Amino acid sequence: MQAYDYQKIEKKWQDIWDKYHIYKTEEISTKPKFYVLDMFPYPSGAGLHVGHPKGYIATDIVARMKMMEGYNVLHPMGWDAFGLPAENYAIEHKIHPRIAVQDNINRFKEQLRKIGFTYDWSREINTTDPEYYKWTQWIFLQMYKKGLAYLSDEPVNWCPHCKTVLANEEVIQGKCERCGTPVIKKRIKEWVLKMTAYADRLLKGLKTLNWEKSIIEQQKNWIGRSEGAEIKFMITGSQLSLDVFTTRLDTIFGCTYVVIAPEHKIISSLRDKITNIDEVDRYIEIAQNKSDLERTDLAKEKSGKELKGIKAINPFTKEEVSVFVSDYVLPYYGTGAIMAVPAHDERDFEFAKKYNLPIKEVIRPVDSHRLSELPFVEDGILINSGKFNGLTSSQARKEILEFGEKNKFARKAVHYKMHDWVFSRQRYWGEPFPIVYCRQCYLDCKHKDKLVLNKDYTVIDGKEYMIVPVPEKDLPVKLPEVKKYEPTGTTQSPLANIKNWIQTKCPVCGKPALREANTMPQWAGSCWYYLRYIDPHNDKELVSFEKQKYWLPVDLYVGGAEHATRHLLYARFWHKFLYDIGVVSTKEPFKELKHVGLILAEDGRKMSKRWKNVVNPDDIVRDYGADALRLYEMFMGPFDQPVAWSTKGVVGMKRFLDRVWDFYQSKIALIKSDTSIKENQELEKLVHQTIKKVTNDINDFRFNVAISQLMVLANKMREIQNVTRQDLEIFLKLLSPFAPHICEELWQNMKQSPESHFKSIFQEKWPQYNKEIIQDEKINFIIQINGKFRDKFISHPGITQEEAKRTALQSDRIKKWIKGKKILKVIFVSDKLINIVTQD
Ligand code: ANZ
Ligand code: ZN
Repeated sequence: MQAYDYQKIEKKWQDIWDKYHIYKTEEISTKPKFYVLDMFPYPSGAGLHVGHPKGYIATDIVARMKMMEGYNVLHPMGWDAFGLPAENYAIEHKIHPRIAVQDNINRFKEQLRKIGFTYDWSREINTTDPEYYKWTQWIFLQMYKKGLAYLSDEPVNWCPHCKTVLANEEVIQGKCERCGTPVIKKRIKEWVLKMTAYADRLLKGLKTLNWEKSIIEQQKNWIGRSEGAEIKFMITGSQLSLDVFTTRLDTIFGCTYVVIAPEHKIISSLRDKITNIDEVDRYIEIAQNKSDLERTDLAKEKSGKELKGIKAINPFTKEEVSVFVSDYVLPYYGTGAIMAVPAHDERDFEFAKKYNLPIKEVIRPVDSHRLSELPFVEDGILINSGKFNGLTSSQARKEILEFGEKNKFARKAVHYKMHDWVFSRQRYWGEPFPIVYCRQCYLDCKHKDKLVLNKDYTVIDGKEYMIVPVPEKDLPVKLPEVKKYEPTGTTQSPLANIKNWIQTKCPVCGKPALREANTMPQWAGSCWYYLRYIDPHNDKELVSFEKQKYWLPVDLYVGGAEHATRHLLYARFWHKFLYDIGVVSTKEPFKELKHVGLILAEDGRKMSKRWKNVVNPDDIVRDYGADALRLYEMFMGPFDQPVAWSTKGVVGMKRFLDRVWDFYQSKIALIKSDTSIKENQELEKLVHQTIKKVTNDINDFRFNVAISQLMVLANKMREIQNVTRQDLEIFLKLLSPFAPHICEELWQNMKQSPESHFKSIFQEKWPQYNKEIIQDEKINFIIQINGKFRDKFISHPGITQEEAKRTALQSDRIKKWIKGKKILKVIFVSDKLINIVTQD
């Protein structure tokens, strides 16, 4: 018997699939469509490790099944190649980023090819290709025209190590998400996208999505909608007022002072009145060098300075209260000013204790007349609150607001934690902005009084310049070739030094003008790439309206959970904008989202060059084959859980495939000569159960369970031996999405059709199960720990010990019982129970 020569067979089918274009997607067809998308990689210098393809294997399995189910499937791949990682790699290795990126892409592609994916490479995209980023620039221009892109010189997050500005989404607990350096605030002129204009729609849209709960939650928290009230406090001896934002209007009678952020603009208007202004200035200076984390951390001691010489008047009580400046109030949330209620807020309480400020209780617990320990931060019943006494907190919020609205010193307000998106970076390797600044156009302008600073014109080195968008016909604005692309170390982009690029001609008046020197952030290109796959070579439009109408939304999107807020929020924002300007016809881009659990190294740590624990898929493919790698990655555990790699596990999968191979070798010859084989009923039932299970399991991303079921069926076939041609065909079809090469080989061996009539197994029909044959039996399967009933689950009959054990160990209740204990043995009673015996 011939051994299974995976190296020869895998290469052979990869070439034949290519030759016959069997994965080429039809543009638009009468078939139903299925768009399955992977988060595209940035082609780093390190190449792929075995963790990268896990998600791609999953989408590939789905894509293959959907093909066989008769869908027109779009399953594309491309490269997210702009951005810091690519640039840093290039700097480190002294290679131009463009060349480094191309080398890396070639290497990634070769690695992916060996694993046998269904990508339609004729749709490959690369965000750094000028024909691609032309459209990224085009979208920016449309946003600018709609007033959604503006210049701002508010303080922004600056990473002193990466030497660039970061968006809030790139700052994790006060640190740069790339390098971990604490982020500081810097005042730099930046392009900003008005993402907050879409905050409510980004929130509401979440309800329509079939996404994992945890990711929806993270998006919600990030958007951070807060409903409350703004209250106007007058400043004594002036016409000025101070608006504070509170979500606890019910505590207004307990406000004993107000606090403003060090950055608050009112300070400059009150300078003459503040008697200790020098002291206040010094405080502000120090505060501005702290990170937000340091400023708001509950554990850190609060500090502040009173603004002496002024008071604020609580409009509800008419009391005069002190005004403090303190860095625990953030400048860009709410109104940048708060009413402090030390009796009911922890930070205020701590601050009041430290500075000996009055504490007045106005809320008591609902279920007790005794006052509780301070601060009591929950809702309760109002006391010491004039005519509002006795109301519950929520009633009081309504009635106090009504009263305040009537008297014009309070109004309802909604604020978001989410900010506008700081959209420029001081780096070379990104999309240039399609913007120039023209002095002449400003001088020529006849209605200067109508111009808005940083929207229509801006100031560079003390002189006014008109902001001039580059005409669409002149796109793309190409990145110039440069010799030095390292960051300048100042707040200038390296492009600022490329004189013959920066200095250009104004597209309006033809006079000398300056280009914007910053580039777009790495997230820009990935905001809309899924649209370009639909129509990758269109040089007239970003995507044809007709084609997007057929293909959108993406039916299934798979990628890392680290993108729960950033990429997924940005892409939804851009999509909604493109919907508004009529480019796309769905409100949301991604209907269903699955996140992939990390593959850790064999030692349980993250795979990293630093730990020397990286496993390269090339080696695994060479030693065990792509099919074994694919099967193993899907079998190693629940798809969304992190699991440690084990090369032994791959060996197990290779053995399974060897057995399948040998079995088919022995059967194929036989089946050809013998047509008298009768269907064995037990086997027939199992075959149909397997069709149902594998189909559902693939749809639900329970790949490990599907593979176990295929193993059960394979064992049964070997045991019974008496198998029909149909059984053999069905099994191959069910296994083929997981192990495409071996299945294609065995399929073609069975069919024996000449190559000129090549029809791939993936062009065959996915098997259908017969309901009558399977009579869907269900059993209650019991889980015991040390002989005691602890949980149960619904199972199909014939569940194996391995399957039952895996299901048992996934139960939260069971996890609780065996946490930290060693499992000594497992007792299995077929179709009844599993008893896990642990150390006590
Ligand atoms: C008075 C009060 C009394 C508050 C009380 C809380 C409890 P969320 O839910 O996160 O939106 N706040 C408002 N603006 C702030 C800023 N710029 N920096 C720091 N804190 C700010 O929180 C809203 C609450 O956070 C507001 O309600 C305000 O304090 C504070 F017993 O007002 B509260
Ligand atoms: Zn001009």
